[in-house]
Formats: sequence, structure tokens, C-alpha cells
Amino acid sequence: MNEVKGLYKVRDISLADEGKKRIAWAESRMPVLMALKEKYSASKPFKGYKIAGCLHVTKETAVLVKTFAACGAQVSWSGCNPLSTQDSVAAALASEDISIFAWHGMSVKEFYWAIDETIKMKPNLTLDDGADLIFTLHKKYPELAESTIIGGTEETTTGVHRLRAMADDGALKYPVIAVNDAETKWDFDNVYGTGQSTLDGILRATSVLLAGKNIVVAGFGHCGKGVAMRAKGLGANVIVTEVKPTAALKATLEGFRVMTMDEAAKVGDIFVTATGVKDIVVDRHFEKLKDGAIVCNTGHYDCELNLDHLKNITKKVQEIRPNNEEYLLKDGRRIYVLAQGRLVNLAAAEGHPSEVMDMSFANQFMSQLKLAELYRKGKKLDNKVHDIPAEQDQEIARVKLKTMGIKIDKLTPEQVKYQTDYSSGT
Ligand code: ARJ
Repeated sequence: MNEVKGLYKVRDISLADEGKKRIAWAESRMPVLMALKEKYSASKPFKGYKIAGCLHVTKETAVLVKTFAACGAQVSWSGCNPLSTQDSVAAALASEDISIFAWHGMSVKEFYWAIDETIKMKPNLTLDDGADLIFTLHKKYPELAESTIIGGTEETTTGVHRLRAMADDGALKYPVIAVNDAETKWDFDNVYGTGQSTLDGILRATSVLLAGKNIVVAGFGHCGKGVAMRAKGLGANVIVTEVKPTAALKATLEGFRVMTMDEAAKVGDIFVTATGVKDIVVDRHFEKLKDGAIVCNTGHYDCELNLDHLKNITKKVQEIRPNNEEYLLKDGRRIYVLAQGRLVNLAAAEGHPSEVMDMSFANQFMSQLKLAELYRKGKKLDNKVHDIPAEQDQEIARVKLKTMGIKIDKLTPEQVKYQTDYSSGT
């Protein structure tokens, strides 16, 4: 483990060159974020601001971090999941003087140590995926949360849900912008990103044939929908489990079979949880799984598969290939758990492709910029969770389309008038 005290701690700094190549590959596929870098790197709007981030250390995240740094920010970073850090990328950032504390396979204790290290710089802005940094600040450093921090942003659904609950209780000490809820984030990252990267993770960890398999997707929100769609495209028989009537109905009308997990447990070959809720697969389900069943999770936290329950009925666990552990049960059945029940798309693969992260991170950049600019003008948002303005979504989509060489039509003034004209009917 390489360490320069107070600056970085990564697995192996000699991986930096490999990491730089990966980051360059991502940069070439993230034109919206790169355009923002180009636009703001001369004026350096983040000069004097310190951003602490807690978000998966991937090649895409590195592009975001480098953009902040190029625009004047001092940045310190930790990963938001013990298994998602790409060690070469962490090394590349460390070699470019970014303060980073992340390595693949860190323990939960080390995970929180890393967050503490990023807080030592006394940040003015926070950037979260899953809200662990915000929670840590509120619990352990309330004076910083109250006085030094001007605002934060949150990347994912799970984090936004919890922060809204905190704000409702009046417990949130600074404003947070819900990047996740932008149309150019959740309608793309959560759907197409999760769809592709989750199947990528399952395939890297198992290399099984998906055609003809019964794939059970728990949860038909944006993420579950993406996984179901892509699994269907590869020829799987997709089964959806849900608790929300409208979501279950949507899955049914998309042509998926909908049933309870108790029923699905008996027939599934591969299980993917994408609910954001704990205890989706528990003891009574593990009791019913077929010999050879594969279980994994693509939700933010590792609580969707109750592995303590599985361990209770297990005789022996052995790793049979990277990110794939065989649980030999006392009754002789074998169950395969991928990536220890953590996000399979980031732990067993590389997360979403750069092209979708481009839009998510353009939203992150613009939201952080908004917080910094408001502060400069002596203004501050309320201590609540704020949505992204609709114009920001349209602007990001417009630039993305342009970089893809796609032109769209424009309403004529007469058409605009027609849309709101309530004097004419049939
Ligand atoms: C960084 C990623 C990547 C990637 O935006 C996605 C989200 O909401 C997450 C929940 O933790 C994961 C995050 N994500 C997916 N792919 N973050 N780099 N390549």
C-alpha cells in the first residue's frame, strides 16, 4: 500500500500510467463534461473552493474530479463502496496531486477512515453517492456541516430518499441538490447505464449463457427496468417482483411475468435485486432456490440479499472465480453469490459506460457550480433537497445530441402559440 501522509492512500501508485490511459479513454467518450471543462478552465470558478467527494472511483469519476481541479477547485476524494474502486484510476489521480483515499477491497472501517481523511481539508462543498459523506459530517462534524459547508450534491436514488427524510425532519444542515432526479440522469444512467453494466458484471463474474434463463429482477424502478430490458434483449425469460402496484402493472404490460419473490425463488436461475430496500432475498427464499442459482445485487447498499441468512444454512464458502463465491449449503445445493452482494455492476465490471456518466456528471458539475456561484453572490439555498432546473436538463440533452451529430426540429412561433391557445378546440 502506497501512502504519503495527508495526501493520498491507494493500492499501488505504480499503476498510475495504466489509470491515465483509462481516464483518457473515458474522456474521449464524455464530450459534454469535456465541453464544460473547456468552458470554465480559464475563468476557474471554483478557485478558493474545496470539494470533498465520496463517489465510486472509476475512470468516469476521474474525468469529473480532473474537471473540478482544472476549474480551480481543491479536491479530496474517497470511494463510496469498498469494492468499486479501480486501483489504477486511484493511482493516476494520486499521481496528479489529487488527494484520494481509496482502494479496491477496503474494509468498512477503512471506508469510514477514508471519508474522515477527505473531511480534514474542511470542505466547502460535498459531492455524494449514497450520502455517506453527508451523514458522517452531520454525525461527527456538525460544526463543519453548519458553518463551513455551503452545499452538496447527491448522485443516487437511495441517497436522495434518505436526504429528503432528513430534510423533512429538519435535520439537514445545508442544502443538497438531487442530481439523481434530473431527467438527463435517471432516465439514462439509471436505465441504460444500469441495464448494460449489470449484465456486464454478471457476465464477467459467471460467463454463463443468458438466453433461455429465468432472470428474476426485483424492483421495476428505473434501474430494474433497465436490467429487465437488456436481459430480455439477450434472450432471457424475465420475471419481475414488485411491491408497487403501478410498477408491477408497467412490468406486466412490457411483457414481463410478475410474481412474488416466494414464487420466483422456485424458478429463477439468476436473481438481480434493484430495489434500494433491505431483505429482498431472505431465508425462506434461499430455502427454495434451485441448485446452481446465481444471486446478485445492483442496488446501492449490500443489504438486499440477506447473506447472514444464507450463511446460516451454508456448510462451506469458496471463491470459484473473481467476484463469484460458491455457497455449498448443508442440504447439498450450491448457490453462487456475486460480488459479495455489493453493486455487481461496479464491483464485477466497471460501472456504467462513459457515455451515460457524461450526462450524470455534467449535472454534478453544473450543480456544484450553481452552489459556488450563489455563495459568491452572497446567496444560499434553503437547507432542503433541491431539484435540478428543467433548463439545465434541456441544455445538457441539447449538447449531448449535438456531440452525437443529431439534429432535431424546432417549434414555429405559430406552434408555440397553438400549444397554449385555449380559445380553439376541434
Ligand atoms: C461512477 C457510477 C458509474 C461509473 O450514477 C450511478 C449511481 O447512481 C450509482 C449508485 O451508487 C452508481 C453510479 N455509477 C454507475 N456507474 N459512478 N462511475 N462508471
